Amino acid sequence: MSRERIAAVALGSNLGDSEAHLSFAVTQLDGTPGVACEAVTPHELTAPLGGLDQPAYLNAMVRVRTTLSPAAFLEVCHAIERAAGRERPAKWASRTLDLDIVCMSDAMCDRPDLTLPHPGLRDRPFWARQLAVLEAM
Ligand code: A4P
Ligand code: MG
Repeated sequence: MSRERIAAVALGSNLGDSEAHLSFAVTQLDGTPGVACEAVTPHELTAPLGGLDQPAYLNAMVRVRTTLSPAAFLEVCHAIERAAGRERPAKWASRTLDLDIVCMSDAMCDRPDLTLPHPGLRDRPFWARQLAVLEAM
């Protein structure tokens, strides 16, 4: 248990029933003790980053309140990915469900297993857009 923080979590899927995977992620996050979902952006189809030859992604972002520490919250996100059948054949491979912690209040972290704020914030226009949408909700 740690002090309450507000986190933005980016959801992504480009394998299987992506609509269902994103909804599953929100339900699982909200059902986790110490985590409450406050707002979810509309789901958005985006072209694969880096021009990779793979299906388009369905992306969304969710704002949660949590009393979990950043490390414990990351483990919750990984468990939800596993429950959605996530496999990791290669970096950036198509995935049923990806949960990236974009930011978590003022938490700063610079480890390979947890970087906060997420470095992707610099070069993902749809993340910046979804963060702004969440702020207005
Ligand atoms: N990790 C470090 N910091 C964090 C954080 N803030 N949140 C670690 C979540 N995880 C974090 O992630 C790799 C490692 O990053 C994990 O060990 C975790 O502890 P992963 O999910 O296993 O692998 P990945 O997703 O293939 O790699 P990565 O670097 O997370 O890639 P991204 O940033 O998730 O990008 N195109 C579109 N249009 N939309 C997308 O959502 N996503 C990706 C994957 C590629 N192209 C995309 C999209
Ligand atoms: Mg990831």
